[in-house]
Amino acid sequence: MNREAIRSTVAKIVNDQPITDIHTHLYTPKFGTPDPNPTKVDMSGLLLWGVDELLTYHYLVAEVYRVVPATKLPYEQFWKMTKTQQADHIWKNLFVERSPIGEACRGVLTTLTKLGLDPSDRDLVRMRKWFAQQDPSKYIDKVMEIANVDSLTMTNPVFDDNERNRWLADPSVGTDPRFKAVLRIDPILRAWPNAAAKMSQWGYNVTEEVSQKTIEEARRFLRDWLDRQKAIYMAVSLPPDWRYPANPADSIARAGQTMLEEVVLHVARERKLPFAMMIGSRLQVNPGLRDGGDMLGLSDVLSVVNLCRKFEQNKFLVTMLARENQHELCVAARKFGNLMVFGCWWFLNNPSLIDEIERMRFELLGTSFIPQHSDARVLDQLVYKWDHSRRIIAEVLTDKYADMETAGWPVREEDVKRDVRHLFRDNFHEFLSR
Ligand code: RAT
Ligand code: ZN
Repeated sequence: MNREAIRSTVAKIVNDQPITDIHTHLYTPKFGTPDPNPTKVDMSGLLLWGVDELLTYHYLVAEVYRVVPATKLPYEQFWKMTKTQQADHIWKNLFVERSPIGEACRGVLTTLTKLGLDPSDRDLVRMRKWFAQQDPSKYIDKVMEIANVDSLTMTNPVFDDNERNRWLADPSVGTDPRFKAVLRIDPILRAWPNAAAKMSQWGYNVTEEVSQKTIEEARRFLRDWLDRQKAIYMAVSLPPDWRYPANPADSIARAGQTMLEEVVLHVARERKLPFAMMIGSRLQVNPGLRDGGDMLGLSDVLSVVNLCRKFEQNKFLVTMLARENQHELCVAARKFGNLMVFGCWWFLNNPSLIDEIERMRFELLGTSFIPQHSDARVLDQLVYKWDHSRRIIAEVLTDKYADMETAGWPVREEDVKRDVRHLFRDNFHEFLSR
């Protein structure tokens, strides 16, 4: 095949391959959609969708504060505004008064365009009317079809009261064939004393001092929640300074280490479930921005290596937030078959970085990794996150197949189909069932 033929073949196959999205913040309709005029914000419905949610994505909240600073619009004032007012503010400042060339802005445009709306008429009122006519459950099907996603993996933080109460009130909230649950357990590993206080209120006999009884009760807690959620893996997000083994002088980190070794990895092995670690988020450097207030830092790949070596019966899904960690993480994955590298996470989900990271991964790992996840917080974002990533992955793959052919191995359509199926679906499913 000549280069142009390779390009068009790869582009078509990449577009046609349904994707299993391994990490999102999307929910089944039974988790409810937010009340447009919330009284109790914390108990608001969890499935976000529509143009106002797209515009008030936390990436865009952070960006609008670059141009209308907090000295002009104090954070508390922004958060008191209705969702519509917040969306109007972001639309005016990031789309109308400046060109929306940033990735998160471009994402809104791609999404609206692919949904069949024309953002260039700049008419938010018309777009709101269109979204108001959609039925959430049917709309999920429509978005999944446009994004060509076959399965959505939720993130289900068990220490979040809103989320927890919904599971307790009706465990069938999780039963929708389009979605799979993931048990997210950050406080157990990041702040054991706080987690222990909550778990003991919930009827688990655990204490801040990690005794054998505490370990058994914490295992019982995880088993109960895995059963309730039918979760397909467990997950945590960790700060850049997370280390394994932990610093012996840091008692909270030491407790976290025991919980990791004796509880999380123990139960993960028992259930044959992967444990996902998203490493490198430095939380709330600017709390005024709420979800938009986190940043990143350089993490320690050797800690991941230490874990993969010591717990060879466990399966680790790992992504890191700093660009500077990507090469070392990739090399670590060459050493450990129980380490599955995934995604271009959050601040890495930008075209130039995706291009560089996937290129390097293909060179070092062949097709044995999971190139991307959407991290969508708003249902409609699936459309742009996957459209943008598919385009780049197809370009990078085109180069790699062309180089392979030059080296004497002809590109065959059925081989490309098989490879792309591995990347977008089967690598994940095979890792789960391993
Ligand atoms: O990407 C994001 O939206 C972040 O706010 C986080 O949710 C992150 O992906 C996480 O799962 O912790
Ligand atoms: Zn996430």
